[in-house]
Amino acid sequence: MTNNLVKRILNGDVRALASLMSLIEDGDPKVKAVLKAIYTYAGRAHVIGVTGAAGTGKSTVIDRMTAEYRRRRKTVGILAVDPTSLFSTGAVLGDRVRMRDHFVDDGVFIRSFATRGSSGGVSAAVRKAIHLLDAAGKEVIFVETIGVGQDQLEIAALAQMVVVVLTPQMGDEVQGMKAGLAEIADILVVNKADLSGADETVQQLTALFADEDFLILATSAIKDQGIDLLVDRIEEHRKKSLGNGKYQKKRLNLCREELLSLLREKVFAELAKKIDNDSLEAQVKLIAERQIDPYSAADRLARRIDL
Ligand SMILES: Nc1nc2c(ncn2[C@@H]2O[C@H](COP(=O)(O)OP(=O)(O)O)[C@@H](O)[C@H]2O)c(=O)[nH]1
Ligand SMILES: [Mg+2]
Repeated sequence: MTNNLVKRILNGDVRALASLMSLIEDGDPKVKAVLKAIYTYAGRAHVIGVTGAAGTGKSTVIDRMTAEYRRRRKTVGILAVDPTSLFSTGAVLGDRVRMRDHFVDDGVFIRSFATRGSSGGVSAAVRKAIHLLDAAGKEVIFVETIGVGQDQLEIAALAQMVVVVLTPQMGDEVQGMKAGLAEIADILVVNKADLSGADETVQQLTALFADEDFLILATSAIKDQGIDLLVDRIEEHRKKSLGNGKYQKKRLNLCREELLSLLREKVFAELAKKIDNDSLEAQVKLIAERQIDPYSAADRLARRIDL
């Protein structure tokens, strides 16, 4: 069964992709064998994280960028981490259907992931999905996440580059987001430029990030304005970082993050086997009663498993 699935994935078979995505979501151990077999065939896709607050237009921007990439004859995979995000608007779904009409059937693969369940958390599930899409020949992979706190940082550990989507209405909020944006963003997009204040927001951001080398531009996804330029910028950014070694360094970082998270998962599973729940609860009780501090309790439990 595994061999057959592997072959189908490498051929870009949509049904095989869809069924494996479900297995990933369910945390099914069968996926691992497929992932192991396809891994050496993957590694060509450009993974772009798209994040920002709810309603800024991330899905719409992705949808339009997908149409643009399809015009450029690139295949696209889309992973939305928030289950409600990608299909929240009828318009977005409508566009997808339109895309289906216009382009080669399996040139685009879309899947949303629930933020619960799968072992190792959402990041682990999304990583697996990325490897599959990559092996299936998708050249560009968008990962949409809602950027709140920790999630924003997680996307930076999953994607080759990050596009943050803002809107003209965000004005003063942007100031407070400065540090977070500086940490993760490669490109800042002020979407909904058809609404008033977009130019001011772009100017404000440009001033705020005068010391950073990220790109700031305005789009109106709904009017399909600025999207081709955004795709140009993404491609330029990719070429530039390939040229100056940043891309390769980022690749190492992503691989390191993945390996460490898998190790953490394994070590934790071992730990759970060796420290039974009763001994854990006994320490919890002692900590709660302040008979022991949590640091010493952790040391004590760790000694039992030769750490
Ligand atoms: N005015 C305007 N509305 C937009 C634009 N892009 C998206 N929207 C609308 O904003 C709402 C949220 O869009 P959506 O893509 O679902 O946002 P997400 O939550 O960030 O994925 C929808 O009603 C879109 O039609 C735009 O460029 N201009
Ligand atoms: Mg969305």
